[in-house]
Amino acid sequence: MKELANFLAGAAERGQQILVLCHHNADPDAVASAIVLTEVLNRLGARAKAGVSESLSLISQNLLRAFGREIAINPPLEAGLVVLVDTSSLEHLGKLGEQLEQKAPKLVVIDHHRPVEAMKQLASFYFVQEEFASESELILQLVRELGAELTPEGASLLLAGIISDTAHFRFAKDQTFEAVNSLIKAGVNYRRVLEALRLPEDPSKRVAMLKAAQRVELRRIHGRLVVLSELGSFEGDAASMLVRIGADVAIVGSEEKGRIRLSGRARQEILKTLGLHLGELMEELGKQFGGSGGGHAGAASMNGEGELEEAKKYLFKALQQKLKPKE
Ligand SMILES: [Mn+2]
Repeated sequence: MKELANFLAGAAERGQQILVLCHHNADPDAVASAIVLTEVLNRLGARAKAGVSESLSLISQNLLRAFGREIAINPPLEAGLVVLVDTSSLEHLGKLGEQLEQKAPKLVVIDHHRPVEAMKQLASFYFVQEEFASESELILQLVRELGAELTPEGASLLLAGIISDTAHFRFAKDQTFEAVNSLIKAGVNYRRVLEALRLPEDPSKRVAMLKAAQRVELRRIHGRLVVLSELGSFEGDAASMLVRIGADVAIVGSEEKGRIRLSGRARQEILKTLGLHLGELMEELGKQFGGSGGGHAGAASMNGEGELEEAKKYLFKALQQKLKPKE
């Protein structure tokens, strides 16, 4: 890390052009890392620019809008030095990766994914630490090593990267919390970060979820909570929602002009203890109703012809068998 910091500080002091680049469909961890590192290098004297290959994820677009930042999409590769962040290989850069290979500028790789041998050969500096839960934590350490200060907004961006890559700290390591602590000291605005990471919800989806909940028909089968509901769209989302709020098995169906569609979800626990497989059940149902069906054990769907009432009857009968406790 020290060596890498010295190398980057030297390049910055010489006022070098540096392009900090991250992978396509860039997530908040990637864009936060690219933008914060770029800003720090610029404060140290570099002419650095942040860029991304092809596109940004929706949540990243939200994040940048919230913090008034921009990142160049498919930037020109003019810089003599290119730093890749959160990007383990050139393949994650699409066309830009091919151009990079041809132009062959000096390359630095700073990453937290599995190391890629070919990149090790290609890079002048290869700094990959797989044990880091997020690239943002790596960048935080690098900023410290560079002797630079983070602005409160820079700290907030890195926190957004950490929250996003750790799925709200589910995959956090002990050291993640040390990083968060030091970001808080640098002036993070946690509320603002959380707000920026929330995607505006589709109003029609919200109405659909409420309708699905309203139309629930609840049955107890061998002590298990089985629910059925009707909805013309978002059936899969609705079934997931019904399992989340308490169902063991949730089936959401629709019927239109003699065509039926069913989507099912089940709790993990029930799949394990009873060996229930919704994919098989939906396949059976698809055949029964002149259509097709299938999927995973816990998430499956079917479509066919007939009446929803008939499909329901069939389902309840099948579940009577399949939810029977094992002797
Ligand atoms: Mn990452």
